[in-house]
Amino acid sequence: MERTFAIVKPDAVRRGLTGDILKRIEASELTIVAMRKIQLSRADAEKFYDVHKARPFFKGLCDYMTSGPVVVAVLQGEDAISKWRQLMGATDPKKADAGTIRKDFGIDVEQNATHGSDAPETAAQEIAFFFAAREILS
Ligand code: DAT
Ligand code: MG
Repeated sequence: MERTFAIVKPDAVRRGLTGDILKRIEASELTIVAMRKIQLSRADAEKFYDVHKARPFFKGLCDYMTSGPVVVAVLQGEDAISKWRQLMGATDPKKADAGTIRKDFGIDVEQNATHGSDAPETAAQEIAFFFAAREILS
């Protein structure tokens, strides 16, 4: 069993796509073991995307991620990290495979509907950034 961290990003929440995205998660082999709707602060966004702080898109990314509420969640299942990345599709919706969330719901490389952890270490860090252990179903 593995856990990964997911965000339904502001563009998707704003357009009423939260339900569609959660439906795809629930139709998959992944289980939602924690979930909350929140507004990220500037500090939250900057800390969450710290790995990208030297990139030219960092400021725009933080502006966007704080532009409205997001839904944060912990997903659990076998190979949860790669399964969730597969469901999401490539970072750039234009390059994402047919039938993926980003292909179907993403607007562009920045407003790409969802986030997913990329490795076990980042998954653990990202989960701990948003959820206390007692908030996650065992
Ligand atoms: P992913 O979200 O697929 O893990 P990433 O970690 O490389 O992609 O980048 C994090 C986020 O930063 C991504 O979801 C959207 C934004 N981003 C990445 N590349 C970008 C670019 N070239 N222009 C604008 N935003 C970008
Ligand atoms: Mg990433």
